[in-house]
Amino acid sequence: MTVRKDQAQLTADEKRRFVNAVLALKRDGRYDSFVSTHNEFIMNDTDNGDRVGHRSPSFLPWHRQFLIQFEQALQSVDPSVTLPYWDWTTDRTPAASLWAPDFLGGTGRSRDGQVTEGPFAAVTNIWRINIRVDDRDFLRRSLGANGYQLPTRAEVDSVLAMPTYDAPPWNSASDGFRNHLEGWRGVNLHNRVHVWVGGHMATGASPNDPAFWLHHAYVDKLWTQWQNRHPNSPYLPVSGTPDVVDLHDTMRPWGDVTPADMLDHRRYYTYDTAA
Ligand code: CU1
Ligand code: CU1
Repeated sequence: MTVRKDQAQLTADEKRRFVNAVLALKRDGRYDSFVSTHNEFIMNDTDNGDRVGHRSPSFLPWHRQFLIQFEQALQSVDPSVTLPYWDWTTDRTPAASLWAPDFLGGTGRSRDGQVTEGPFAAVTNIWRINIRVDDRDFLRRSLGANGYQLPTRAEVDSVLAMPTYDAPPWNSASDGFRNHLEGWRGVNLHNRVHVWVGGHMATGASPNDPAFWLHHAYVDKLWTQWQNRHPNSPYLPVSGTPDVVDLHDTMRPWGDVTPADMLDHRRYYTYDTAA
């Protein structure tokens, strides 16, 4: 039974187990394969071409499956571990316990953005960045340094109120819930959080920062909330749409998973609270 919890509610032991499982995947190379998969997809997902992971309706089911795969990898190390989620409407400052040295570590130093505290600091010699965006091999962050604020609950609620899942042209110009949650239009939820964390999180190699998983677990949870509020609003598009993943099309790189398979998360895990 996989129950995903609010990271702010984790015990010290739960944090330690999560961190240790992440480090184990880093050591055996599995972690970096997740980073490279994500980077390949984000580079290929364009507004007018074939798009699967981003800028398209399958943004939500693709990341749901991606997170399930990562969570199962964590559980192969420690069966008690589940993905925590980061409610950034509540834990909205660099002083939040999320960024303490016993969990994700804090922001980067001003000189070069290098994270210097916690289990993912370069000084540990474990967290070396191998899937790189430049020649620097240390994890970088600049929490809140660019003048952005994290999204508010009111902004989240305004997006959850949108009744339609997605709409033509099925890309970053679309109206609808998916694109406003992804953040290319309107108040900008998901993309803005990547930029707020900064450093690697603001790049295609964003899973180099373990904050990626906690951020996306919350985005995934917001999808479940939207489904609860709009039980008669289906995944769109249904069929025959060029370049994007229709309801029953398979999603690369898996080949046997469709958005329809991903619509009910309770087949795979639950969240500690519905709200
Ligand atoms: Cu992504
Ligand atoms: Cu993301």
